Amino acid sequence: MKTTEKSLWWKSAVIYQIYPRSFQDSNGDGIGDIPGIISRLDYLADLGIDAIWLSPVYRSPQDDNGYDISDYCDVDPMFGTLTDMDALISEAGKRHIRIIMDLVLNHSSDEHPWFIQARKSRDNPFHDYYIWRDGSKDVPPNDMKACFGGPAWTWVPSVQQYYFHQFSVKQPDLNWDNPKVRKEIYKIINFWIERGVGGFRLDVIDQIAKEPDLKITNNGPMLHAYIREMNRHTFGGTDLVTVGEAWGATVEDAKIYSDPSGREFSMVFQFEHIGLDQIPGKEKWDLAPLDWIKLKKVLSKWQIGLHGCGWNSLFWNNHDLPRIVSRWGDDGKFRIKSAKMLATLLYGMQGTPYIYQGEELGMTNASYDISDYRDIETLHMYRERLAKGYSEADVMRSIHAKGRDNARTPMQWDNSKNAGFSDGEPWLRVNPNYMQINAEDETHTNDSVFAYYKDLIALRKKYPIFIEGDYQLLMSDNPDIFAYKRTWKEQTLYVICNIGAKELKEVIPKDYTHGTLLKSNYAEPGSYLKPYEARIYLK
Ligand code: TEU
Ligand code: CA
Repeated sequence: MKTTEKSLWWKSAVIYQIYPRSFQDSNGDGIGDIPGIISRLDYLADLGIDAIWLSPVYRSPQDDNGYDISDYCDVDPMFGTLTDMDALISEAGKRHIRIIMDLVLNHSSDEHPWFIQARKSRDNPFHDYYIWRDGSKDVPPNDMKACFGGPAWTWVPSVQQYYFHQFSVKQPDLNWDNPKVRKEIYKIINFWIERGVGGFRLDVIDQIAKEPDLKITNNGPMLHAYIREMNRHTFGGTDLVTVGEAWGATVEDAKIYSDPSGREFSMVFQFEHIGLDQIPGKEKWDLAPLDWIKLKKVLSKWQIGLHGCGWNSLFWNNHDLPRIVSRWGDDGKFRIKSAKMLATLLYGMQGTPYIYQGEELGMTNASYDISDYRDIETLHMYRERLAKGYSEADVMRSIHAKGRDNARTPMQWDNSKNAGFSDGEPWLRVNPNYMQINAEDETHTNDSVFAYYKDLIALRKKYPIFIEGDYQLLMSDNPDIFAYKRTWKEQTLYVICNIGAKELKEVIPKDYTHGTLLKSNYAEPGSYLKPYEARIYLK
C-alpha cells in the first residue's frame, strides 16, 4: 500500500536505545527497571529523541540478559509488570516518544513452555517448534559452533536427539519452517501492537532462515518470504517502525529489507562498518587498527547504495558493542572533542540515527578484572582462549577493547553513590569515571557532549536536507579527513571532520567553508582543522 509521509515519521526521527538492566534502578536491587525508565523520561524528552528501543524486558532466566525469552507476553518481575509497561508506553506517549520492543524470534529460552514440552517426546505437539536431528550421544550432526562457545548441538536423552542453538545452550533455535511457530509469533507481535507500542527491533532476523545440515546460519532461501508473511500478518500497513538486526546484510540485501514498498522492514542494522577493526576472517577479539579510508568507503557505499531505494540506520553503538569514543575516538585527552566529532560524522548522513544510552554523555569503555565481567560471551571467550593457550594479557586486551560489558556498565546519572543508578549493589560495576562523566553535570554545561547531541538532533529537525539530501564523499583519499556533502534542491551541506589528534595544516577547499557554519566542536573555527575538529556548513 502507498505509505503516507506521516507513516514515515521514523525517517526524521532519532531513536534512543535503553538497556533496561543498566539504565535506572528504582527499587534498590541493583538492576535497572521500568519504573526507573519512567523516572528518566524528561531527560530523554529534553535530549529531543523520538522513540526508545527497549532491550528485552520479557520473562527470562537471564542466561543472555533477556535475549532468552520464556514468556513473550509478560514482563519479567525484575523489570516490573505489564502494568508498568503500559505506564511507560503512556508516559512516553505524553512526551511524543514511542516505545520500540526488542523481539527475539530466532530462538526462545529453553525454559519457555514450548521447549519444556518439545523435549519431552518426539511426538509431542511442540517438538517441531524447534530444530532436532537424530544422532548418537557423542556424535553431533556436524561440527557447527555456537556464538557463545561450545557446539551448536546439544543432546537430549529423553528424545535421543540433538537440538540446534546458534547461541547459548539455553537459547534453542525456533523452527521457522513450521507454520504453527510462525502463527504463534504473529500472535505475540499483535499482542504488543494492541498494547500501543511504536515499533519493533528484530533480533538476528537474518538467522531465522537457516540450513543447519549445510552449516548455513542465515539468509536461507525462505528468509524474505517469512519476513513478508510476518509483515502482512502484523505491522504491515501501519506507521510502526521496524528495524531488523542483520549482521550479514549487504547493500543489496538492505535494498530488499528496506524497500520503500513497505513489504518488509523500515530499515536494518547493518554491520559492515563495525567489522573493520578486526583481522579479516577472524573474530572481533582479533584486533586490528581501523583503516579510516576503508570506513569512509564503506559508509559512503551504504549512503549511495540506499539513497532513494531503501533506508539506512546510523549507529556506532549498541548493547553488544564497545563504546565508540574509546573504540574510534580518544577517551583520554580528546574525549569530548572526539565524541562530538564522531557524532557529527554520523548525524550529517541520511538515515535514522540511534543513540545508545550514555553515548550522548561520551561514556567510555571500562577496563575491569575478569571477575568484574558478567557477559556470557566474554566469560566463554575467556575460558576458551586461555584453554587454547592465549596469554591472559592478550585475552584481557581483547575483552577491554571489544567486550559487550563495555556498553552495559550502569548509566552515569550524577556523582553520587553508584552514579545515581542504584541505591543497591549494581549488577555490574559502575565505571569509576562517573565522577567526571555524568548526566547531571552535562545537562548543566553548555559545551557538553549532551548539549552537542541535543543540538545535532535539533538541526536534523530544522533542515530537511539532513533527511532528504543525496550524498557525495569528498577528499576520498585523505586518511585524516572524513568530508562529504549533501545536496537537496538548491542547498548544499558540507560535513568536514578531522578524525585524529593531528593538527591538519592542509587548507580545506574554499567552497566547502563558504556557507553558514551550522555546528562545530570548537568555538573559533580557524583556517585549518584542529585535533578532532568537526564542522557542518550549509550553503
Ligand atoms: O546479537 C546478535 C549477535 O550475533 C551478537 O551476539 C554479536 O554476534 C556479538 O554480540 C558480537 O560480539 C543479538 C543481540 O543483540 C545480542 O545481545 C544477543 O546476545 C544475541 O543476538 C542472541 O540473542
Ligand atoms: Ca530494580
